[in-house]
Amino acid sequence: DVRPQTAAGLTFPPGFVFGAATAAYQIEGAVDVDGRGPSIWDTFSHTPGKTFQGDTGDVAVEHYVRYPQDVALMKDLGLDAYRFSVSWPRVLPAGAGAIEQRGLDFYRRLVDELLGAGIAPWLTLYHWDLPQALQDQGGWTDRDTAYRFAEYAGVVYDALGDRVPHWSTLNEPMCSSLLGYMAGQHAPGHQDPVEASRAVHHLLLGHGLATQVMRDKGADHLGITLNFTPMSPATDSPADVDAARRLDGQQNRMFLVPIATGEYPADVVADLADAGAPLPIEDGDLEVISAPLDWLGVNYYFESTVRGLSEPSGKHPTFIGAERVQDLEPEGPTTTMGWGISPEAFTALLTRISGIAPGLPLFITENGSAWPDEVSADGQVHDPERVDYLLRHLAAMTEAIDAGADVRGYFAWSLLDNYEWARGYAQRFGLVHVDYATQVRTPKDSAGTYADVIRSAKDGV
Ligand code: GBH
Repeated sequence: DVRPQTAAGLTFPPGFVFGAATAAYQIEGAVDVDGRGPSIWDTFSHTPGKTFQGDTGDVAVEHYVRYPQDVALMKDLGLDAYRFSVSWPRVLPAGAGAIEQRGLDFYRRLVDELLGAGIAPWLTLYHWDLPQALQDQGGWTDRDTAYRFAEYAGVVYDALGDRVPHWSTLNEPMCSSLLGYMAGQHAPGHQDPVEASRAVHHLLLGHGLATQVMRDKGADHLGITLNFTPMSPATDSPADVDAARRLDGQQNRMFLVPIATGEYPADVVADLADAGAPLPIEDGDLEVISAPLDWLGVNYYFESTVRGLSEPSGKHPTFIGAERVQDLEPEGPTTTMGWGISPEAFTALLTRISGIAPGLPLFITENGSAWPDEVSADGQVHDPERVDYLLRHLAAMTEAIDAGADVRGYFAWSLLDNYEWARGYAQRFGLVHVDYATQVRTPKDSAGTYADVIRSAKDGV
């Protein structure tokens, strides 16, 4: 084997891409400058009671002005690639119509800074910040939003297609649809199965339409990022097995399978129809949705064990028709998010995805963990738990590669501590610590570990 062993004893395929990821609303701040319009996350985060301590992304980590320093941090880490998202309402403040050049100019500056540092930009068009003006017309429940998204994709591609090689349409449409319109935990904060089911289909349609638009303009490295939570039944009782099947359907198969095969999973179609929330499929949609892709982004954090109940749990469910499903508390240590730690499930997941979408190269577009990080007396941030999580998940990923999964890159979530959506600033996912009072950045021990892995993957130990 000619591949070098890294500091951590891991072996990666030649050309393996090492990166880190962020998202616009979580880091940029500067919400009222350069003509930016409001997004559903501005509205949601400013609605009392929706987010932890009322935290908003108004300031975040001021990446909008501090991006040169942040790119320098990436260079220090030795990153090959940086995954970020474009804020739709910066580019099209009303969601459609007038283009705001100052918004596009920010991303031009960022991309040029990255290219100057030798870091490949990986651009995501939509990481949850829908222009409020489109939500006012129904948001993702309205089929027209899919067409507006494709127009927006064309605008951004026209501006940046010459210098951004890697494009992704959506980040985690499961969250945009089910957390936003069913669970109500994310913007726009609705709890309606019919709306959620419509959002699912229109997000997928928007993905397909945007893919067509960018393909016609010459894009040759197009993908989408999906999030996966492996679901296991608590026991082999029929009720538990059926609960796991239902959640697995909506969490892990409802987006991947139509993209990969051109058909929704039959059991998911039936579950949604039985719940009175049928998918609003029109003729030809599945053909658009299954337009060929060049890569699939996989986000993985933890696995889940579920039980089927004989009576409704009384809790508002995240998934459609899942009133009689209960999530079990994870066993063993948990992160500050309350999430368990299961690298073995990551290996199995990658093998499973490879089976559902054979021939589609995979990139881990997010993986990471939140811990109670603090700057200690020595001025350093010691985060042994994150170091451990990172190394164990990298090892789990290389195991899947050795077993045949075509995984070509890994992006740590996240480069920086940032606005963790409804959980606010209390959750720190960064490789780099941010003191929110001063905006001072301090690379954590895990940043050093990751830099060692990256360097030694190229040069040997
Ligand atoms: C990602 O979301 C986001 O892309 C990113 O912006 C965020 O900061 C990061 O992760 C950390 O949270 O199946 O009922 O157990 C991940 C959010 C977490 C949403 C797992 C779905 C599973 C719900 N996902 N969750 S359930």
